Amino acid sequence: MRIDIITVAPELLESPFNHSMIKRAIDKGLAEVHLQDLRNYGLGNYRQIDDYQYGGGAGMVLMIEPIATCIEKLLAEREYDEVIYMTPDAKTLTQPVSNALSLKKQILILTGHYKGVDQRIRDKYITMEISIGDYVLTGGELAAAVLCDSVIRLIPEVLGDETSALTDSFQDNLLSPPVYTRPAIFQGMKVPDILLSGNFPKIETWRSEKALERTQQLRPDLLDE
Ligand code: 6GU
Repeated sequence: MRIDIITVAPELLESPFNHSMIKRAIDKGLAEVHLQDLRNYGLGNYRQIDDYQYGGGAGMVLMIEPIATCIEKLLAEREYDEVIYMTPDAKTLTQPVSNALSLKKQILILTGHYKGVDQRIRDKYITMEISIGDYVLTGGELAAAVLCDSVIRLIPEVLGDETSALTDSFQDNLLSPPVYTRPAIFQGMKVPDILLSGNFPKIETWRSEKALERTQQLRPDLLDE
């Protein structure tokens, strides 16, 4: 999978892609991420990329020309399966969305800053808009990193244990059950006996019950879906 990210703050995205699971996916050749610095497409000597909004109001808006020039250049080089705009005023990212995106070959992500981008960019180029939750971030970069992490880990062969992505919280609309490792007793706190029993069918039943219990307590909304 190839992911291009158009950003005004490429440095914000370098660290997430140079560590952990994403780096391994990139090293294995399963994913490539290309950062496109919007400043390179800015207007005039000052490489202007933002301007005051029509109609007045606080906050700058990313201008149409630099983004259009950048997107047109990329679209001329390859076909993208989706052109995604990261913005808080969109539907919230969910596991099924990440699952679907993990099957794509080429994705272009536009991250906003300030008050966002000129609406005409969204009208003309964007095929999908994604928010990562009901709170506001300074820019879309960290949100894009979250999206890429959730998608790249689902690409077959990225995770060491092939099955572990399938047992994540949310894959079956349930939160994960509690997990334990050694020691069996720490300061008097014991690991549940069932997990030490070796009775795997019973352990699976226990895990399902705990997952349901936790979901009922913390996220009853998931059970309505
Ligand atoms: Cl995608 N962008 C920004 N700036 N804030 C957010 C977000 C995105 N998702 C949640 N908050």
